[in-house]
Amino acid sequence: MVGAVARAGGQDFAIARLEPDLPPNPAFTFAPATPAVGDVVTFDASPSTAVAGGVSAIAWDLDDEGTYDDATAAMTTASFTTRGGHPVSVRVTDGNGLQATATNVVPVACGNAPSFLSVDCRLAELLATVDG
Ligand SMILES: [Ca+2]
Repeated sequence: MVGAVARAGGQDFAIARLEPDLPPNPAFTFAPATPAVGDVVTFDASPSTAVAGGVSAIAWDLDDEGTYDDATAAMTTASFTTRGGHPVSVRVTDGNGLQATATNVVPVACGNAPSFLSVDCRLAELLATVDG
């Protein structure tokens, strides 16, 4: 990109205005921090930033299958039916089309709710303990 022309020694020099083409910085939070199976977890990608043209698009991979096809809003929700660490990722696109991703692992516990998911989860946990 030519930003200006400078004259020196009888010659014109184009001065390029160098804009750092930095990728966006994706980031997100989720709550609750330690959900139980079946709990609605809220994800918020509004902490994401982008130097070039701001954040132009957001895409979520909530089911950890590698495709960002689950939601496109800054805030979204998901729930998990099994205990353990569930990776959730967001992909942020900036005004120049550059993309970057961030992943957080949601630690899902069985919880103590009298729900099928919770009871089934605790039973599976117990059986795993018994089986050694
Ligand atoms: Ca997905």
